[in-house]
Amino acid sequence: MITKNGISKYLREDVSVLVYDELVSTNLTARDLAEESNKDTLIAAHRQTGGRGRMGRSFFSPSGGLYMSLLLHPTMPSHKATGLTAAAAVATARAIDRVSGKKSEIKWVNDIYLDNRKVCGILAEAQIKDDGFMKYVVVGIGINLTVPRGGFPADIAGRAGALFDGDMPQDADNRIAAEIVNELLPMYRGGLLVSDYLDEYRKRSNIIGRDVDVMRIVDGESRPAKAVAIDDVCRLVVRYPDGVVEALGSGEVSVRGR
Ligand code: BT5
Repeated sequence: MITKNGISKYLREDVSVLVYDELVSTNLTARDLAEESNKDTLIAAHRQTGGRGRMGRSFFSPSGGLYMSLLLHPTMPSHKATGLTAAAAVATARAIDRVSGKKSEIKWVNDIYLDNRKVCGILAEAQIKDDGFMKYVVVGIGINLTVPRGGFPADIAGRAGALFDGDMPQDADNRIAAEIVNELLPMYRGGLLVSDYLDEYRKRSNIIGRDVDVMRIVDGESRPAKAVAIDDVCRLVVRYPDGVVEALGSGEVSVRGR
């Protein structure tokens, strides 16, 4: 079970640790805390009643998962937030592999897959000051460690998966939480150099060369395209059937036939 002492045992970086049994959302608690604390803090919960995804979506967060948010206070311009999400994906993939012995993949921009199933989602939320710098950023990471009793709900059962088939190995939850921090914080404190994460982000990417549907956030309209590359600022480069090439900075891309 995730505990403050359990995580601290494996932690090599200097962050405060708070562990709760149940929260609405670790991201929301981190945002509240940001108003009163300047300390980099890891907030984890055994379950969430209102786990948040991107664009108002929800993240199913029952017992048996790891739900955590890292509250950071970067002295960086807001455009670096995209790099932070990418670095967090790489850090999380490394931590998952180290503890599970498996090889995870990244689906641009913020999902981690194992055996073609989404096992983790990442939601970074930044508060931007008037000068364009970040006041704080919350990096929320949700990982399905085991399959919930009764299985995943019908709407995600077709594509959600878990790290472990049966019982979770002893302390895997505490180790993964700590290893994510151990991997991400050095990149973050080193100024988020693209060279620290981009190669690996590309290597782990599971959609390059595949047929995808690109959904525009403004109107929800979907267009078929081919995913051709991840560019140097971690945008997804897609080519539409008419030959037009676009570099996507954010948005929703689904792989066709999956
Ligand atoms: C994400 O959004 O995947 C980001 C999820 C971030 C969750 C963490 S948990 C700790 C922290 N506190 C929070 O409140 N949030 C963060 P998105 O890419 O929008 O994907 C959401 C979609 O994934 C949903 O619409 C479902 O289709 C699917 N989904 C929901 N729950 C899932 C789960 N447990 N496993 C796999 N897929 C899921």
